[in-house]
Amino acid sequence: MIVTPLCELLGIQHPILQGGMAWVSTVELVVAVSEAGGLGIIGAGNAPPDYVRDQVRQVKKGTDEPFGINIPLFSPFVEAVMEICIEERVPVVATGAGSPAQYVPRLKEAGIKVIPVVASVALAKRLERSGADAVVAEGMESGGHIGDVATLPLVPQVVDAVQIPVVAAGGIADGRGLAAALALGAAGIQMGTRFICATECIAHPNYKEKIRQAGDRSTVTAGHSIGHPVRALRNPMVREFARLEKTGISDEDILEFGEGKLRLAVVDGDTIHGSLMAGQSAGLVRDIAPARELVQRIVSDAEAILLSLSDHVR
Ligand code: TUI
Repeated sequence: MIVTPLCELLGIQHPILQGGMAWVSTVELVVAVSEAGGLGIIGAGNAPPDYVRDQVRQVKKGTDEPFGINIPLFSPFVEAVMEICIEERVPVVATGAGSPAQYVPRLKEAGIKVIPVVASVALAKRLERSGADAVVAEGMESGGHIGDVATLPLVPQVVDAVQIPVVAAGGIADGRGLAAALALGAAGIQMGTRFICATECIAHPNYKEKIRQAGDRSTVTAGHSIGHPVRALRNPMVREFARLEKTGISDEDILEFGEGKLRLAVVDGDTIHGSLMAGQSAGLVRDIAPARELVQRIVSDAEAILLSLSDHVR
């Protein structure tokens, strides 16, 4: 067993969070991860409130274990989805792509644990002051919207700056990553890409297969010119996005080009025109396996590594 303050905070068996991914982390994956002893997290993305409420209710029917919702702060439905979390007594709210400081007091009052994803030391410190229960320090190895600091330097700097538990994310897909995160002072890990290739995940088989086949240099970033870099697998869609960025077209036009592209990849399995968001850890994913097996494998590999590391100490 690997038990950290994160396990006590959230009431989970293993210090493993499944990153909330729009279109990808739906009730099926969330229930599987929470039942496996980690924390499953619904990806609210830009989904309308009724859809999110339905997902929450289905998760509650599927498991008695704790679970969470991730709300990207650029969603047009942030306010309504926050209200749903309060009404439905969702155990954990995670956020991404901005500062949730204004929502923290209301969520805390409702007894909800708040775990923002941050990409900098400054925001981690600000959110600790606002009352966040923990932070996910997410390095730029991650998939989707990213910051600009890598996991290895980011995590220990956030650990040094705050007292609350820090969860490491970005580039982690196996027991070596969990052991490394603990060595950096993190209280746990969050993984997205690894869980896309869970059997229970409803992402299209074409998407899963592209991740399974990925190597160390298979992901690229695009969207720097509009201030929202996104990491995804290299494909014709990202090449076209990068080309358009260089033509100097307006931010609105480039955003319009990006609209609906994630759904195209995840739901329709269009690996040419869709955005195959994935982290650099895609190169570590070699199989599709049930969430329970993934969690158990990662924990037991990390245990073995942590126990054997002292062999190197004289
Ligand atoms: O949120 C993410 N990654 C995401 S959200 C997302 S949703 C989506 N995207 C496209 C189409 C449809 C749906 C896809 N990927 N990661 C968490 C994260 N947050 N990474 C970096 C940050 C971040 C960046 C800046 C957090 C805070 C921040 O703060 C700026 C400030 O206000 O100080």
